[in-house]
Amino acid sequence: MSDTARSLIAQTVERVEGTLQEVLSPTSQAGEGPRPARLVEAMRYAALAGGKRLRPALMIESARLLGRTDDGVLVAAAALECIHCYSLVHDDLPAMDDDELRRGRPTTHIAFDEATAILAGDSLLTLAFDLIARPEVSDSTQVRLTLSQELARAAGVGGMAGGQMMDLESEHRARTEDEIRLLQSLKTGALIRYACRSGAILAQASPQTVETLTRFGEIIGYAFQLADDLLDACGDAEVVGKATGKDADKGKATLLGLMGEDKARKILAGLIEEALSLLAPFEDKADNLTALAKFVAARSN
Ligand code: GRG
Repeated sequence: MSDTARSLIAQTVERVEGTLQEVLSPTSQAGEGPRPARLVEAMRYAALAGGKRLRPALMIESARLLGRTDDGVLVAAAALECIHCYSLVHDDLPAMDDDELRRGRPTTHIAFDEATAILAGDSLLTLAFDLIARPEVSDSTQVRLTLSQELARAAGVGGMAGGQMMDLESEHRARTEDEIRLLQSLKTGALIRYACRSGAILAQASPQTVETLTRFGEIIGYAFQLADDLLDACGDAEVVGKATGKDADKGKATLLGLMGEDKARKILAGLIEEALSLLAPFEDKADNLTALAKFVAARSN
């Protein structure tokens, strides 16, 4: 990882965790009723334990590229991370992927219990919409409304949850490349696309620039998934020649499995090139986003 990417990721982790610590404080906040301690503890467990904070980093750097750098962006970034963390908690449940480890420690339903994990996920999901409505996110009510609707769509039936459903439905049969592309663009792509697009919306960029950042996010979402497949298959993104293309413990076909490692690596390199070409007009103002794009392709965890 480049020094720029390393330091950006470290800064984002620190800044976003500061915001998450505040909003997930064990004590009630203005306008709220009492908070059951065990539920808050499970939410904190799910949201404050590691994680690369890639989606917040993409949002913060997309907004910065277009001139917005204040802490209001952190609140929007924390909202997005709450949704991501909720999705991981629910994805790990016995009814879904049935995983016992996440980020190197027991998943939330193992550390607590299934009912608490479901409620922690629900509460992180709904907290996201509380956060996005907060005045510090934007002076413009229209911007907050747009971000709220777009976040709902990215996370919902036409986005992440819908992609997860397609994944479950097609688990035990052969999938075409198009099917896998579609379900991945929803399941993992939609939140990454939103991260970049919302950064531009937060900065109140022109419609054309919002579309450029949206396309950038779509490409990065696809690249993230291919890199994830390579990482799963090889254990290390730099290892060549070992990829099987199977999400081995789940028996799911992946794009990597259909296209093979060489083609996957070629496509990944092409995607990053295309993403960087979208940033070229911004010249050195895009250095941070450029570093994140390269990090996505070369990450090792
Ligand atoms: C339960 C509605 C619902 C959706 C779940 C996102 C998702 C849909 C499932 C996650 C399954 C999975 C592990 C997919 C691979 C790609 C992915 C999202 C990895 C985790 O994201 P990272 O690497 O995680 O950004 P960290 O831990 O760094 O936050």
